[in-house]
Amino acid sequence: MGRLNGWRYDFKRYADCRLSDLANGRVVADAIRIEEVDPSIQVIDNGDPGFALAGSGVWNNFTNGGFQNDINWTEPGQGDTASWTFTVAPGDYQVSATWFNHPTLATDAPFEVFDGATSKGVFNLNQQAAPSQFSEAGANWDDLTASVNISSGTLTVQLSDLANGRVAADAIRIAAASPDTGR
Ligand SMILES: [Ca+2]
Ligand SMILES: [Ca+2]
Repeated sequence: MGRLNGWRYDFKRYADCRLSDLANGRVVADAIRIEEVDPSIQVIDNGDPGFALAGSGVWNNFTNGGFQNDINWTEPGQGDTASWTFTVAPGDYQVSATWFNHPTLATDAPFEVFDGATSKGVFNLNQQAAPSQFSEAGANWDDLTASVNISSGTLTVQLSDLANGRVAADAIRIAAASPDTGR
């Protein structure tokens, strides 16, 4: 519900967009598109609050690609980790990742999803291939899982470098799992 110049708008039912000709030239009225944004969607990029790097090895910065033009990457084998921590309402969540694919990266980059301290499984992604399941926010994404139940209020994704190549930490997206769309 919003309030504008004394008028009350229920944005869930009604949207109004007006174009005036009080302009310095002709104006053109064509189509308007509106889209409801799912309030459960959260994205944490590398470097954002909620993102953390750990381990004894080196995490490198690359700023010529990836979501918002930055990724962190590391050589494999030291047990280094990157983590993305989301505060969520209890429920079922779709968890997706984007990254900047490269032939030096692992084909089995292990992303582990946690409900609080409880592991909900390890999902291996091939980071030599580009993510391709869906596009949003100017990036392509692949699911780690279409649906994972989170009851603790904290959803954490942890990427380890115990893999067969370098691993890249970029952005993680979560959204309430929607069985209707199959996502
Ligand atoms: Ca990024
Ligand atoms: Ca490393």
